[in-house]
Amino acid sequence: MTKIVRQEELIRTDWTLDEVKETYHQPFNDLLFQAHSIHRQYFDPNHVQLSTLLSIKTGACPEDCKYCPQSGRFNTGLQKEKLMRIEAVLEKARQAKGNGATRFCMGAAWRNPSDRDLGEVIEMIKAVKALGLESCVTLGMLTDEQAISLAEAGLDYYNHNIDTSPEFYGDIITTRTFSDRLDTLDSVHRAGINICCGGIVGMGETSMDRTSFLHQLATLPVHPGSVPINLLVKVKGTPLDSVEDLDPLEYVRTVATARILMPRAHVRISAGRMQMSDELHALAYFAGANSIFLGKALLTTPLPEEELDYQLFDRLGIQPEPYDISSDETADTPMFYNAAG
Ligand code: SAM
Ligand code: DTB
Ligand code: SF4
Repeated sequence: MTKIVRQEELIRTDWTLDEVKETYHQPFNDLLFQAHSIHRQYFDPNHVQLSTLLSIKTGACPEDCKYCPQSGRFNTGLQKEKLMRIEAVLEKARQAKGNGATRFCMGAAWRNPSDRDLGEVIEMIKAVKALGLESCVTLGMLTDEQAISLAEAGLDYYNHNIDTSPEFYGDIITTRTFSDRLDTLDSVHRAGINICCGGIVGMGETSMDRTSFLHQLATLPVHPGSVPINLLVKVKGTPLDSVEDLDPLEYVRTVATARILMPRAHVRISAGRMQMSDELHALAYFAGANSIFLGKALLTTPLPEEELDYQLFDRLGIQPEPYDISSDETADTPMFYNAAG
């Protein structure tokens, strides 16, 4: 049976692993009912936020993340590219805005940025913000000073994923540790930048790993404002290219549990949407997903045509979430939406 919870009990960073497991493993209908009920207390259930991604520096990454087509250690046939020029980045940002995106995310295949490269990225952030878009970057590990300079540039979000459970982490990445990731998240948080942090499912992890991963996210000192739940995109040449498919209902369980544990976060159906049916998208939206990447591609792999996303929105009565430049995602006051909106 679904427990009735008082509002003030909902925003918790002290979840126990047992509570997360109970939430995740409860009967599917109970899980969906609980997740959707919480979702409409905090968000308009018929709004989905639209972000667009751009790879501003592609390939030749020194890290060995087994899922990633951009690692220089695997032969994925990817064309590597140097850091893009600001004019080309702005052209893409304008197109993204024209297609309805409100957030523009720039990703670089670095272990960590050099101070010189960071200076160029800072100019890109300022220019993207001047277009009236929310800005997000994902550049790898940062020092405290680098995080502060990004905050001073007005960066809205920094994406840095924990990717999986601490227990499974070493099976996936050996060139950095789980606690390296937490250190960068801490620097970003102390600099006052909103955190975008999630991970990948479908890498051959167990449901124990998925609950442990969700437990880590939901017990960070402050919940991330955005939580990308990536379904592994199996890219030929990566060590995970022939891992077994995840049961799609496990993907929905992950989204629903994230929604329950972190009620104020935007939970994003991130990578993997090419493999998802319309029905799976609809189920994930019902379970509390309220953000997607829209556009031609993620970083190096394709996305569904924008037109198809908009057609599905029409069929589901979903509208793009309006971007209120003065809004604060982590505001304390819950909103209540009934079925009539
Ligand atoms: N290099 C930086 C880093 O690792 O933080 C930023 C870019 S990295 C590509 C950003 C995220 O993309 C990763 O943390 C991972 O979650 C996701 N990602 C990369 N390859 C993926 C794949 N094949 N399928 C799903 N997600 C993937
Ligand atoms: C995130 O969690 N997923 C995005 C974004 N943050 C940077 C990246 C997904 C990459 C998928 C593989 C690719 O296109 O290269
Ligand atoms: Fe490099 Fe990021 Fe890919 Fe890992 S996920 S190989 S750090 S680009």
